[in-house]
Amino acid sequence: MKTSLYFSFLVFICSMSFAQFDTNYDENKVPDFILPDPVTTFDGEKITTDTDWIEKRRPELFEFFENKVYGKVPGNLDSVSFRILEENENALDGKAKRKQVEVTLLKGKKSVRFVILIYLPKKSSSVPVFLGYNFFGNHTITTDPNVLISGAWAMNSSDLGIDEHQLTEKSRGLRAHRWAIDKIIEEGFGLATIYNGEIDPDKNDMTDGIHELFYKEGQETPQKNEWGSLSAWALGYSKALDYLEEDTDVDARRVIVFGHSRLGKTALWAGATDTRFAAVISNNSGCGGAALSKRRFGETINIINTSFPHWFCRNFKNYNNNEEALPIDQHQLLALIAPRPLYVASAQEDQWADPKGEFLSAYYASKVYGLFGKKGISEVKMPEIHQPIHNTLAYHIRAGKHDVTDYDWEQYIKWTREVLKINP
Ligand code: GTR
Repeated sequence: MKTSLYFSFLVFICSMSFAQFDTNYDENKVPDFILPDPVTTFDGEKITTDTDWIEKRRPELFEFFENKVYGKVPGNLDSVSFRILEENENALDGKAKRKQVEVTLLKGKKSVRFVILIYLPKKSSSVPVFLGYNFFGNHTITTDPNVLISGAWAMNSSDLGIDEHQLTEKSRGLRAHRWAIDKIIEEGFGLATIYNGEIDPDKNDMTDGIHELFYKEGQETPQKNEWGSLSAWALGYSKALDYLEEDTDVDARRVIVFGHSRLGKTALWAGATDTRFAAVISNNSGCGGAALSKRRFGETINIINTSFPHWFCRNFKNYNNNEEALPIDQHQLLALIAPRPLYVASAQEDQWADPKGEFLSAYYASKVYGLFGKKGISEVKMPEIHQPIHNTLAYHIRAGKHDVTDYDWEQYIKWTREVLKINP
């Protein structure tokens, strides 16, 4: 099997990080820490009801994550418009409908455009849809020759045949193994995907992408409490949902926002900011995603803010090597999604993302699900590999590396059917 760019990159970053940052992979060296209680307010008031959670605790936690972690969207767009670029009733060997929809986000005289690639089961209408970003363009997720190639900036990758930051025909289908399209369609779901680089190129340059739409003259970077790239991509997810609400082939009340790794962090933040998402799936999202920061296991806040200074808001850098000062942790991000269904998934060899920290985060968020009478994770002990826990708050750890596999999709489909009550 071809080594993906991701792995070469990750191994590179990990070894670099190890050398530069002294990364901890030893459970015995996890520091002692006090995990903030999701159901006690910053003023010390105990929350015992779902109403108090919604009215008192959720808003203050949300505000913290918004201003100190991911960053606030600095205003409203003037308009969002949609244009069907291409449609076909006989895609994927006649098994699916395909649509490619251009979304234009307008602010003043500036705009950003992105394309949603959508596959839907042929014979049904109003279907539930998984919505997820891809890392290297819509044409990488399938060998379908009709998928349009984005002109947006892309990270160079010899594995994916990308040089000079341009996407080309060479990478068509090279990420198909991460997207179980045939199974998704056969099971009666739709799949919608977007190249995240169309909303904001994934590089430390805040003068491009959607950020720029909101700048005052001469401004080149967001304010300290304003959005980084993760928050920008989260807004893109919401704008894609605006389109899906208009499409009668889609059941917009059952759109599941999904993401892997940095895009898993994005899916979690999108689920917290936009309660229209019916469910959220975080695949191997790690640091700044599902994993507890205070464990300092694998990637840490300092490492992530140094390697990817553009992902979070600038205020988040105050917590570099200073996790104890954080009055929150990532289990409270998960709790912001309650009572909606949430799936956190880890991979055994993905120690960089701290599988145990991802699991514990789901465990500690479960209290909030309990306030709504929903079942989360009840045992503090991690399940064995391939022993998924499919409650409203779900978790699994599978064998293997940082990736999205058919096993992951099988679980997501099965669980989504249960929690969103979708009949076969
Ligand atoms: C890594 C990064 C992780 C994760 C991953 C990815 O290099 O350290 O936080 O997000 O990239 O998105 O593939």
